[in-house]
Amino acid sequence: LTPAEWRSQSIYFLLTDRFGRTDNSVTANCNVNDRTYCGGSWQGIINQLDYIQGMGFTAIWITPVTKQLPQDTGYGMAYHGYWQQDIYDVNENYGTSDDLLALSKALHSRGMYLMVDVVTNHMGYDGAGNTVDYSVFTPFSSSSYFHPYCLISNYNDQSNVENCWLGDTTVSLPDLDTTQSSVQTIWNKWIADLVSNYSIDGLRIDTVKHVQKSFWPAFNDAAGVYAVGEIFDGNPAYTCDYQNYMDGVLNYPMYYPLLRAFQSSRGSISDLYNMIGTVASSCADSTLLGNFIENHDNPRFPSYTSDYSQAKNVISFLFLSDGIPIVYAGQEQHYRGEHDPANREAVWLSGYSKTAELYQYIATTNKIRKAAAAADSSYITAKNVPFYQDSHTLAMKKGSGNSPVITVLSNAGSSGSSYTLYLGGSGYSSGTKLMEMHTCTSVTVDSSGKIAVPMASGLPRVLIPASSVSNSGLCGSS
Ligand code: ABC
Ligand code: CA
Repeated sequence: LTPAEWRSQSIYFLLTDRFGRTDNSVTANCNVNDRTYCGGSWQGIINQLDYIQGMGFTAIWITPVTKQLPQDTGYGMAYHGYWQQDIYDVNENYGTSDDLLALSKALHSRGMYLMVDVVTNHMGYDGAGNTVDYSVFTPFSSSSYFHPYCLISNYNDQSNVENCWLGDTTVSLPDLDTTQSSVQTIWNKWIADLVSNYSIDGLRIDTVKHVQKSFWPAFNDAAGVYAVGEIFDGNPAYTCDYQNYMDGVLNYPMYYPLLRAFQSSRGSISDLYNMIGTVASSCADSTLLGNFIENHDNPRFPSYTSDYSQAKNVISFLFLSDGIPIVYAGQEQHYRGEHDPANREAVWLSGYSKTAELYQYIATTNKIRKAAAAADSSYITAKNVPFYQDSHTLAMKKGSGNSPVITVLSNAGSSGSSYTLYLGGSGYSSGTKLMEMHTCTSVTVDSSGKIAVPMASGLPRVLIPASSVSNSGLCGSS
């Protein structure tokens, strides 16, 4: 799938070991602190595709598929998949290569897409960097393929970040010398084969900032599909520059102000308001970014606030601003794990409840986004513009000039009052009929061009032209 085709997708990100089991168990024990395999598998994902598709997702991103270090290390087993030792074999804990192929086929037969996480920066080793037996790596079976051992010590020094090793003396992440053409050739051939063997539709690339920028264009080209890179850095200037070397980047610049704006009713709306413009101008194409509020490396949103209204506001932002929305498995069940490994709860233990409040809210939000894209061919590529803010409220518009989607967000939380927000500046002319999609309230733009937005309980509001509602599956339409 091309970058242009990915823009309109929505992604469900899961850890293969923690999402679904081949036996469909919803009771199998999974103690996150054990940092061991809990039994999730590729077949287990196939078994639960209705659950994922029922929320409206059109794609899944799965954790790395390659064969891992086999030991029980000081940090447990390689259940997450980021400690590879053989790039030509698959992780047998998740199933066989036929199972992975079956997952790809099962997705495609539903019109859904597969994104796979890949790691080119390093391999994984059980032990300190000065004890590595390089013969365990395939194909990088000698020290000559790697940078000399040094641990990353200074994140402000880019050559230290690229040439020294992640990890520590408990688990080493031997750092490949990606400046060697022999290493580049291996990776470029490998990714072309992987994508073609499993009909992969997109890539999430790990540890992008730890590899020199000039590595990425040829790798992304060899993949031949959309790639979104992980640059774990909130600085928009630093992170956006990588979009000049690959199709997209995870939206870490937005992550921090988004979290701060909605984690409390005292959060800064203006910092988020400003970052929308900063990201749109700093990144080459904000509509190709990957938007998220949770992942397996950071504390989940509900670990900061248990308030459901605040959680709904961040979800609305992910789906209705520029970029591809990404929801991390368990987010729809309001899981609240903090730092790794606590944020890697088994999803089966929720019983895959489809009546969970956020499961339903995500389904509705996916429908709104699809209705907007169906009614307005420029919706997905149009730039989101914030146009109103007060200390608790942000309003933004996205879409063609005369019929944008209006999203009104609030950090007031569930105890927020009921009131009418008379919202100007939307671009709609008086007399236009709109629908508020969460309350199904019809609103006519008043004679001064203002919209009477019915606010309550700190909940998000989304207005689209009444004429766009048909076929959305919402507010009485089919
Ligand atoms: C293991 C154990 C853990 C244990 C830990 C010490 O070791 O499992 O229980 O606590 C994988 C596994 C992890 C594992 C690690 C290391 O490997 O998933 O469980 O931890 O063995 C990616 C993946 C991640 C994966 C790897 C490694 C990379 O998403 O799941 O981890 O393949 C750095 C990397 C980033 C990486 C992340 C975990 O570490 O750059 O690619 N993620 C600063 C740095 C970042 C750094 C981040 C976290 O800290 O700048 O580069 O990410 O350490 C903002 C700034 C940011 C700053 C943050 C903290 O603050 O703008 O720059 O990030 O304001
Ligand atoms: Ca490196």
